Amino acid sequence: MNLARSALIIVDMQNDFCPDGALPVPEGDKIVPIINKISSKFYKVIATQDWHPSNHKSFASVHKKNIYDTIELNGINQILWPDHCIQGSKGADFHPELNLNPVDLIIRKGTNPNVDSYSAFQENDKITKTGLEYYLKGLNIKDIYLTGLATDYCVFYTAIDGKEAGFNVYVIIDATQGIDFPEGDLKNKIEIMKKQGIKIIKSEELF
Ligand code: VGL
Ligand code: ZN
Repeated sequence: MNLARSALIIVDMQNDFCPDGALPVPEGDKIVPIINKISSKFYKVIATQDWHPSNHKSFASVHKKNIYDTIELNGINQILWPDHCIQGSKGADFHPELNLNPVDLIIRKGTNPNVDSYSAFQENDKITKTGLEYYLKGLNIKDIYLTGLATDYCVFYTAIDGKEAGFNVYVIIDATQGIDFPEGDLKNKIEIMKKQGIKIIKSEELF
C-alpha cells in the first residue's frame, strides 16, 4: 500500500447525514476525527457532496408519500428519503470539523431532479458519469480508499463502481458509518463488497 500514490474519497461527510441532520446516520459524526487523521497521507483527496435541488424526486415530500416508501423512478427502484442536502443549505455543508485543507477536488452529485446519485462515479441510471473515473485514471491512480457516509448507500455504490472501473478499492470501515435500512442491509452490503474483491480494512492498518 503506497498511500502517496493513492486517492482518498470522503463520501458525503455532510451535516444532514450527521445527528441532528435531516437524514441522520447513527453516530455519523464520530468518523470525522478518523478521516482528519488520515487525509494528509494521500496523493489526492476527493470529497463528495450530495447536492439536491429542492424538487428532487428522491424526496418523499415531492410525491406526497411516506419516508422510506419505495417507488419506481424512470425504471429504477427508489427509496424515498426525507428532504436532505438541498443545494446551498446548512445541511448540505460539510461537517464543520471535517478538515477541508487536504481536499483537492469536490464532486457534487444528485443535482438532476429526476435521477438519484449514490455513487461518486455515476448517477443511479448507470449512464451519467461524474468524471471521477477519468480524473483518477488521468493521474494514474490505481488504489482508492473510501470513507464517509453512508456505508450501505453512497460508500457502497462508490465501492462497487470503483471496482467495476478497474480500481483496487479499500473501504476503511471504521471511517464509515451505515444507515442499515432495511435492517440487515449493512451486513449484506459488506458481504457483497467482499465478494466483489473490495477490501474492508481498518484505519489503523494504514499506519
Ligand atoms: C445517501 C441516501 C440518500 C448517502 C444520499 O450519502 O448515503 N443516502 N442520499
Ligand atoms: Zn441524497
